[in-house]
Amino acid sequence: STTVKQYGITAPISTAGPTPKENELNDSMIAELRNQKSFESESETQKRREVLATLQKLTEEFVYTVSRRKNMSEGMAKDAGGKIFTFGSYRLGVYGPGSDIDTLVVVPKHVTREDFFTVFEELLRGRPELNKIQPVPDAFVPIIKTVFDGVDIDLICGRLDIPQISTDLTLEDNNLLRNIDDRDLRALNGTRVTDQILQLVPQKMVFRHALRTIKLWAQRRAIYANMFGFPGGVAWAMLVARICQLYPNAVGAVIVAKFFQIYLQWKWPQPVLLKPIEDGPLPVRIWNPKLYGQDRLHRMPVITPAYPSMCATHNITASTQKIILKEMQRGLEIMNEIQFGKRNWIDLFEKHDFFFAYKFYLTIITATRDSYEAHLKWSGMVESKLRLLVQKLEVINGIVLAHPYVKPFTASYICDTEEQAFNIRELYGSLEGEKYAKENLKQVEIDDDTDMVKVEEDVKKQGKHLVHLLKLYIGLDLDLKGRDKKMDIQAPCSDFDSICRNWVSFDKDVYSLSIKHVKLYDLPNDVYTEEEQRPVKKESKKR
Ligand code: 3AT
Ligand code: MN
Ligand code: MN
Repeated sequence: STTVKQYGITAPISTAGPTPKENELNDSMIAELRNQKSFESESETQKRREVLATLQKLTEEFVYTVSRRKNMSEGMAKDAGGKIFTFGSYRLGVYGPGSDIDTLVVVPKHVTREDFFTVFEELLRGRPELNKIQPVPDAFVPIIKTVFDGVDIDLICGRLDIPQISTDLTLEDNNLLRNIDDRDLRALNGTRVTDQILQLVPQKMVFRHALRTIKLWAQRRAIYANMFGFPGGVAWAMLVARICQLYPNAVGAVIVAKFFQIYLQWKWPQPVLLKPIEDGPLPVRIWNPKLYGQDRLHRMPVITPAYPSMCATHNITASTQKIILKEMQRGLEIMNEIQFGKRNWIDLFEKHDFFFAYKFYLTIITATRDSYEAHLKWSGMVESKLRLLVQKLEVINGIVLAHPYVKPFTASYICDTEEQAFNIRELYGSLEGEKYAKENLKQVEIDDDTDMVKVEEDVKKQGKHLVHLLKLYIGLDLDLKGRDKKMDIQAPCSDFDSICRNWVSFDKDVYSLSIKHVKLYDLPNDVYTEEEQRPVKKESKKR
């Protein structure tokens, strides 16, 4: 006999299995995912497993070492245990060749976060497999970023209020969250949410194939970016998971087609839930629009299933909602044509046309006359505030849409003189600035392997100046009918400027911020790839 389990908060829409045609469609979808390099090879995956086995051993060694130092007996120290969990794309099973492994190190209560950043870090540094290590202990979620045996690994630590962490421990029990601090709570949340998502979908393989397709589509269409007001990885995963619940026996390709259909008809702001919101033992806020005004403002709420439930899409604004829905409409139309054999999966993944689509753009430019590290902090802070500017712009009369682009552009230049350093800050972001830099300055290519300390020393020795720049774009859709073709965007821009200058480390001699408007035809060339033909102004017709 078979039991029919209901996944989710409503009965399924259809329990039908796939037709031969749907199976065929699914095969061609997976073939296109392969073609797009979505999957990595079996040997690379094997390598990941080996690295994780090593990290599990290191975690046990870490807990043992700390336990012994805190005067525990040999036996007790061994029994203190320690266990790694994963979250992110690796845990969900949708990782590709460039993915990292997001790893949570769970330790018993006598092992502290400080031990993680000293003892565990030392153990890592002692390993011959370690290629790179970058601890960030004061982040919102304290993290050690590493490359280990060629694999990118993000390591975070979660400490539980229990004396032993055995290898069969799971993090499901809400009571494990008692008596731990906020940072530990945040660290555990990632694994708890991904574990729940996987438990709440009827067929993991179907979910994974559909999610790979949706992720690739969202990345290509530039609507994958939590920081800029679009869904991020966890939100896209939950959105796909809910469709899997509604069609428990469908194949991936059908899930993708239903995905567009259902979310276009969805009565937003009705929330997307994978299970009923749970109450729990902590005095923490759970998403509840009846109780909290802030939660009522969420336009497309997608709620995490693990206690304490939160909205993963609180950053979505009026503009980004319109953009997401417009992309879903495009997705639906292409899916219909794919189903009729008129188009192919590759068409779903076509690159966005952001730098062709608008007549006017705002360019938000940050500049730093200090270390590259300082620049990353300053520009990272400005990036994280960009959606506030979007929200201020979209309420202005005459602005139909303020469309944030999801990737910043960066450049660092060596300037011979103070005047050049001044000029590039003024001109960067325009075609003219691009020309100026090309003719007068030396650009420094910076990647993860660049020895910035050496670059900075060399520049200083030569008596030259290093300027780091970053630019962000917002496309503006304007409706100037019946107006005198003028619009006041002064207020939102100066508000945004004040917000950024309020940054604790702000120093006007080091950091700068400017906002410029650029017309489509004046966009610099670096926003286009080599295959792209930049837009050319048509000869204006004589009237
Ligand atoms: P990749 O395949 O690795 O590109 P992913 O979904 O695993 O995709 P990330 O490794 O960037 O993406 O992130 C994994 C999770 O880690 C997602 C989110 O819950 C958490 N996370 C990522 N960036 C941050 C951050 N800056 N602060 C806090 N949590 C973060
Ligand atoms: Mn990841
Ligand atoms: Mn990561």
